[in-house]
Amino acid sequence: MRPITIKEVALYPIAMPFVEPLKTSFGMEPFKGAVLVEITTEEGIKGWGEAAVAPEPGYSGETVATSYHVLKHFMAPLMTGKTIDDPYKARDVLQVIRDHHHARAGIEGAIWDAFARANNMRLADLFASYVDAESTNRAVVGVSIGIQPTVEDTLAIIRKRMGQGYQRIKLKIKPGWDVDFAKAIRAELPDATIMLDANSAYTLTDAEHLAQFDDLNLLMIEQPLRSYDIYEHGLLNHHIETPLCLDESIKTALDLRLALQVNAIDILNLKPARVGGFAESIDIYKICVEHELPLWIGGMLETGIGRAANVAFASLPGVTLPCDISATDRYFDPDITEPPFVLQPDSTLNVPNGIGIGVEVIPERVQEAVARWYELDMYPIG
Ligand code: OSB
Ligand code: MG
Repeated sequence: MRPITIKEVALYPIAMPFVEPLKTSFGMEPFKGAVLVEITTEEGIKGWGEAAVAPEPGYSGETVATSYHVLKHFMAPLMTGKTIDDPYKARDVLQVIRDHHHARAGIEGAIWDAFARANNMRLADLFASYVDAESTNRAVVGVSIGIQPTVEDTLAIIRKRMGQGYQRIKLKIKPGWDVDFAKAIRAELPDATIMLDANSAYTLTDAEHLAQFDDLNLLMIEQPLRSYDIYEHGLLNHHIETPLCLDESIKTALDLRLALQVNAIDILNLKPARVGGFAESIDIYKICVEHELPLWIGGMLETGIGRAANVAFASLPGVTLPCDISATDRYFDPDITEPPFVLQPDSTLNVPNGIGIGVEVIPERVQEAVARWYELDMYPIG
């Protein structure tokens, strides 16, 4: 493989309007925020990555401002001038900077993209080479639907999404909008493949309450308890029959080993952004395969840059359940990349044929999104 030497790292804080915002138990993001990372190699090859954060620290502690700060002052200087002969090892260089996983995933993602391009290959095939497999060339996907004012509003959106071809529906819940809500939806849609995501809104004292989902034939419940409560998810798992999926709690491969040890997990939602990038994602993927743990790839409402890399990863054969990676038109109009990801009739997205992430970044749209970030001036980054 041809090595790359990183000549320059450019950062773009962006803001974009959502086609349909996503209300969760922790709130609703006012607009899409992210920091895009563009690296240029000595040979003039570009690579793009996305620090998939939000303007506000609701899902994780990171925001556009924190990731911009850490990328600009610590991660970009650390990587500039470095020669990469194996993108899997970029993590080792970056690991001297603790935490800040979303930021790390942004710059690491740009390195993976540039390395794949320098070697004239698709990112999906590069990932596959690290797990001794072949890309399936598609990602099986579903759609995540936020908390709506009424059950009827929710049903209308579910029916629209099912009509578009989404075969797996994820519904956000929160205390006070959970058991009766899910029962009402299930009564109307007895055969739909439905799962719930609580985004850490409950505690172990809610165990019996959460057990009321048992009769609803749900695909899974995602992250009912707080993110540091891996052990308590293990205790909860004795009280509920609905398969238990972890999201926020699994930030490293070691977290996953602990969760497996204490029976805290039946299914993993792996978000490359949450675990700090693709090297860690590869390690986690291998643990899932080894333990036959059902695995799917989650989303952070990424732009086409993060989405394309996630689709590439989600095309690995060990990803066994539908992913939270929906078509471009569910998120942005337009996105900053072309062509858009389009839902196929079998509820899949195709891996693009092009090298690297396989989609083209449109510079004018990036500039517009950067201008929007500064105009909004909501959480200035200085
Ligand atoms: O909990 O999975 C989550 C989006 C932002 C933050 C957290 C989550 C989500 C989603 C949307 O559920 C997934 C997507 O379509 O990108
Ligand atoms: Mg989640």
